[in-house]
Amino acid sequence: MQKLPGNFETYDETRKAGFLKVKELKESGKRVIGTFCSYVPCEIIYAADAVPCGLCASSEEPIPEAESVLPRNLCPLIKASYGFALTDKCPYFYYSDLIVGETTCDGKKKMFELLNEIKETYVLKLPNSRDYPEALKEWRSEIIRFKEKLEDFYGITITEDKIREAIRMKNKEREVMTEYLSLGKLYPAAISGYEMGSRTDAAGFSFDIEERCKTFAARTEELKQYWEEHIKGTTSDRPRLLVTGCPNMGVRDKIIKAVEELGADCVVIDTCNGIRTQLDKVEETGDVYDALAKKYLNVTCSVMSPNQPRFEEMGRLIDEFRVDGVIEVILQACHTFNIESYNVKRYVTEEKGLPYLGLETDYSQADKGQIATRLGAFLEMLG
Ligand code: BJ8
Repeated sequence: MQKLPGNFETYDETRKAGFLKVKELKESGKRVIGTFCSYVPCEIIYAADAVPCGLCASSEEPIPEAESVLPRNLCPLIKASYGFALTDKCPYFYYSDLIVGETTCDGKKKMFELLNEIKETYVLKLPNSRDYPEALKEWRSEIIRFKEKLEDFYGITITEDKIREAIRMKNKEREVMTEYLSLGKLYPAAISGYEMGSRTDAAGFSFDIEERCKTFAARTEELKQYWEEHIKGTTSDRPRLLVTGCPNMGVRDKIIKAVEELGADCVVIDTCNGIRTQLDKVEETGDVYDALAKKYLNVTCSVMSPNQPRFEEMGRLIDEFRVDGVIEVILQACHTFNIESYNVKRYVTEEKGLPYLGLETDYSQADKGQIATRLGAFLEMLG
């Protein structure tokens, strides 16, 4: 990829700047809710005049201490998130008034029981399938219970008007984010996968949604203009990759950065910290709870069984982004993504006729060299 304009603050810099922002927010009396998952309907949080703050951790630093309580052979995302809470080293956890979890994977839901001993953790009961008639109804009721929980917790009333306002605001953000995360559709790509990942993850540490939208819209324009002036009409022999699987913020450097340095472009990131959660909007008319239930039950995480929409969405992304190969990131001991990877490989290779590489890894640097070798061999295969 040609050199793109305007280097951005690193993920670590933004995370540190966010420490100060969350402290200031709390001191100004703002409500903060810690969240762990894309299934949490954050519109309800905004409607409570609170801000959601993502707590999924990406650092190996607190893992040894987490292992004094949790088993070693557990997903690094779960261990790191719990470790930060246990060691009181995460200001985002510290300043959260309440934590919201959800019954996704077994590891997370059992960890939430222990987390609740450190700070109150409310767990949304997510159905583990979309394919039975009551699933949507149950999830709708669960969203209403969550609203009631926040009303009790803060002693407030959350009106449907407030929820509708939050739906519109979040939809606007989804539009802006989808445009930014679709820059990889251009040929040659107008953005690196590393930038997409770093920027979207860092955005979680900036709490003003309007400011976030402005920043992403401006960056999209800047990159589009650069592409028009300097890249359009040129050719590229860099393979175009789709990255799927578990959230990859803790392994971004050793996989996404590494493969791009080796000569590929990660044009689309089909994960919870990528485009996956931005594509579907919430209906703005009709019953707000129906609309939220529909949107959030359709998140295509492997915790859903069966999970056919994931394949349909992946197929569309492969075609629209003109993808040459797929890399799947599987965090160690993530059984749902690991087992589903068999079907992903089958889908990618047999139905789409593309090469597939599955990488099972954790947050340590121990396998960095081995991963680089496998990425190199994969790119050679892609020609
Ligand atoms: S909707 S991807 S954010 S659960 S990687 S903790 S599944 S063992 S992070 Fe996730 Fe919500 Fe799904 Fe997205 Fe468990 Fe797997 Fe770990 Fe995971």
